[in-house]
Amino acid sequence: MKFKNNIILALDVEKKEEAFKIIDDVTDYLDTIKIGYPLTLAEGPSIIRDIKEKYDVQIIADFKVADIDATNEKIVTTTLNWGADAIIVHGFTGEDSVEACINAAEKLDKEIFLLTEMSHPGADKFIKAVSLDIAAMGVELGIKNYVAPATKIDRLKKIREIVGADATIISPGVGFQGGTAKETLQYADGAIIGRSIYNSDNPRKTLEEIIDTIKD
Ligand code: NUP
Repeated sequence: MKFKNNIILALDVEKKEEAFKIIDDVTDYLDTIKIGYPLTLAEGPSIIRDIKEKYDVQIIADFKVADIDATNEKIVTTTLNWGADAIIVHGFTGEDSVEACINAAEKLDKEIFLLTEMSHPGADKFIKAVSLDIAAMGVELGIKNYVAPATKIDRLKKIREIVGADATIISPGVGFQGGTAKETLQYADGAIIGRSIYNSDNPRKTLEEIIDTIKD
């Protein structure tokens, strides 16, 4: 997957009209939208289909799938059948759970992103200790897409070293959580940005400014 301007919008608003308004504002500058539980639980999974029908965008479903293999398979299949192009999957559950996601996505000719380390401070307590192993497991399983934190550049860099130059890394934590797009994109292919854009008084202008900082 490639991302226009290397930016991915995290669309964590909870109303369809608001979601559409923000997409209208930014769609000249980006072509990939990450939607997660906030919008999907508020509006129902048909929101994925509705966005895909109205806009020419890629959708990454951030459902952080983390169950046993049989349940993961159902979650991934249903989400991708609603029209998502890819789905984010937790790695800490181990090989069988993750392989079920890989297989379900492959059957539909779609993709998974493996979540390695998370961007928030609390991630240091448990997941940090295993995140590099999760990345290595992803490589062993042949996964080509990863999620790694923009707030912890040293960790993002390590994860890039493990998954290799050909892998795709998308990175949350730019803006509101403290990361910068420019630094993040030294190691990641896509910077995920949510609140800085959708809470801005002028999402389009804010996005233009962020894109300018990448070019500098
Ligand atoms: O480690 C992660 N950190 C994170 O913030 C993994 C994620 N998937 N996210 C998501 O990225 C989070 O749920 C939100 O949708 C987005 C960051 O949004 P913001 O902090 O830019 O508003």
